[in-house]
Amino acid sequence: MINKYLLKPALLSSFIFAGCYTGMFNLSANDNATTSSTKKIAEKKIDSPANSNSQNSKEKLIIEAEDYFKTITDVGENGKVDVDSAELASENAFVALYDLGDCAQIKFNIPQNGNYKIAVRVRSGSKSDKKSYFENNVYSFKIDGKTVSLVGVEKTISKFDSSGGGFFWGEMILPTIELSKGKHNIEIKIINNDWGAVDVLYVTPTGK
Ligand SMILES: [Ca+2]
Ligand SMILES: [Ca+2]
Repeated sequence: MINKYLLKPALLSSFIFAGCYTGMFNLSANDNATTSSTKKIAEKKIDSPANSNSQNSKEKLIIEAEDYFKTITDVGENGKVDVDSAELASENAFVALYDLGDCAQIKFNIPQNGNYKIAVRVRSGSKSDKKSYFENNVYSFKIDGKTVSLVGVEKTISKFDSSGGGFFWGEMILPTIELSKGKHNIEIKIINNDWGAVDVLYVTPTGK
């Protein structure tokens, strides 16, 4: 599952990554913004959704889309719903939703009943408008099969990522949702454009 994208050179041709592929985790302003807004809640990058029982309930979960996604719908000619790479993506990798109607699901585990903030880092816009994918209902989201409304947060928008044709990343958030301990999933579908991208899911206990 891990590093599956390294085996997909054909995909890279549709989204050429021209930056330095150093494997470094390239922290952007987004990540800092999220961290400060959650008052220094400890971060934990999960190794496996199955490990949730050992997770501290106060930790922010970081779930890389490329490690835990499942394809729900794959249509169109632009590309397969699969892992691709970009310079400013978390872990340099993301899940491509390149066609109108493409849909991926990310699974996650909640360590304890409670309220959580959900943030999904996606492509937020294009060279001409860094927010264009935040607006116009480009993405639709479902948590455990129910439609939820996530809103793009401008302050999380990344620096310009020159990968492929060039674009921006940013977080779309649901401020709070009550979730029970155990398995959950979020679906991300592109419904009003193409060349979408899903990078990472952050699940943060709100303490409320
Ligand atoms: Ca497709
Ligand atoms: Ca990622």
